[in-house]
Amino acid sequence: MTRILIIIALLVGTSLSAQVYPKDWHLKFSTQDTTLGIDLENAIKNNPKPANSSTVIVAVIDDGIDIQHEDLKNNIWVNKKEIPGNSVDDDLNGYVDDINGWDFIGGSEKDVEYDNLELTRLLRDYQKKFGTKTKKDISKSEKAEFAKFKELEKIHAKKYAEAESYYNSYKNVKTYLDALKMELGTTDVSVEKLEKFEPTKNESKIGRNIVLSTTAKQNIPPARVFKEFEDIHNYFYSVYQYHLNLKYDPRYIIGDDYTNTSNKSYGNNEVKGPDGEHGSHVGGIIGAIRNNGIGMNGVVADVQIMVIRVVPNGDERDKDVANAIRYAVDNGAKVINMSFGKAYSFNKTIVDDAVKYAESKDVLLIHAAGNDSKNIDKESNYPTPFYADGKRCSTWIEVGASDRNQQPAEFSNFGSKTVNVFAPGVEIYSTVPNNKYESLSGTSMASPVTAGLAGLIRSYYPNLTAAQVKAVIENSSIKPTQKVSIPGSKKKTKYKKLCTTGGIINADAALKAAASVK
Ligand SMILES: [Ca+2]
Ligand SMILES: [Ca+2]
Ligand SMILES: [Ca+2]
Ligand SMILES: [Ca+2]
Repeated sequence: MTRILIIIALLVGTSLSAQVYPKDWHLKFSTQDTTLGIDLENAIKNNPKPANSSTVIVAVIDDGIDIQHEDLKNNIWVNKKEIPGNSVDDDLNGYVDDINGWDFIGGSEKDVEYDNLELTRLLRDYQKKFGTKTKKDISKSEKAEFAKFKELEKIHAKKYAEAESYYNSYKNVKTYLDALKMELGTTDVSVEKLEKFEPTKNESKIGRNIVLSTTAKQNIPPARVFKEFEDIHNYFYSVYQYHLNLKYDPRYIIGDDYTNTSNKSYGNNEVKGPDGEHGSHVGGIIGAIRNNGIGMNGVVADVQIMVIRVVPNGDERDKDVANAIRYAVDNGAKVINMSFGKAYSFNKTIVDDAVKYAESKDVLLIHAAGNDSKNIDKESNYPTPFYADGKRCSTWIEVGASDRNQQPAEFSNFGSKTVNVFAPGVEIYSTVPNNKYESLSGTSMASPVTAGLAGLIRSYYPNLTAAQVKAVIENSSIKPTQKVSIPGSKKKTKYKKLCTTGGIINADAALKAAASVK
């Protein structure tokens, strides 16, 4: 859900799309029109598919995917060992009628749509534990935990007050834009028409001024201004009503024993969920059907996308993430995309154990670095590639976002020890539910570009190990030598200081490198 934060940053800062991005820029590499993507189309031309190539399964752990989408449908994984709709777990994998994947945040009546931030859940647990105790009631052994409780309480209170104030101001903006929309009868209106339009209501007049000034400032059409403000309003509504609301806990919907972390039999088999925009977009970047004359091209052609839903509108839970990784590994995924993250961890051990399991089974994990313009060597964005003992998972690639000029995106997280590579993640055009398409920005988009490339290499060269594929992607990345802006700062640095390789992934170089691995 961090896309909204990017939009807000851009609305108050610079332009949302000062530069128009061609819809398939991330697959090109052309200095003539500066579309410095991953050079996929040349990669495929220059590197013929080997005879022993095979279909690769890529799991998308996200908020669900519209498996009926016209440009995804034929590339969705089908569990052939499972007979659909007979209420029997035919393949005995622990999940009944799991045909396209699994929804770990679904219940028997409905799915979880909203959840808290991990911050809220942690604070609620501390409140239960310490109640109204004050410092003088606390034993020596509880001192550190009590201090943590007080720290989280402070952080939460500040965020809650902020959310309330943002929510109220965007609620007003929504009132103005809704009034204008009502008078216009549509949001699909040109700037010229809107300039000439004389609203009758005062609220609509204010709305018209907001749309016209934002259109001019951001260089985006009025329809998009309506949509962005609607998204921002909805975002702050969810933050205020759900993410930070200590009284809201939706886990009852699922009906699992939440405290039993070894339990994996819960959820449902309907994988789109109530939203699915984020997951569908991610899935399309990896494997939308190539060259079929509709929509857009995914990175890898010979692919099946396994759909695993764990991300609500709010923070995903560690138990679900761990079970999702294990599901993907046990059911044949060779690459797992993880375009999610959170600032606090509830149970890092169970996630680490699942990551170790994936590592032991030769599965690649691709993770988005996050969109807070921060150095994640210093502030963690969970899940992290590092285990408790400081060792790093050998089959994990952490990905930052770059733009069409090979610059790091201004929202991207970075870290010379944690982030491995950068990949295109600005204005990426891909599939969203109901046969629609949209351009979105975020490391959430850079991660599946990389997962797509990992899938492509594993489909071309099935004998390479996950660690070899990781090395190929890293070593073949393009290393820009010019200084670039540190995200969120005016200071300049080299890419080498932003990630371990100092590189942006490149499909042509990667396939060449992969061909010569012995
Ligand atoms: Ca099953
Ligand atoms: Ca069945
Ligand atoms: Ca569901
Ligand atoms: Ca297509």
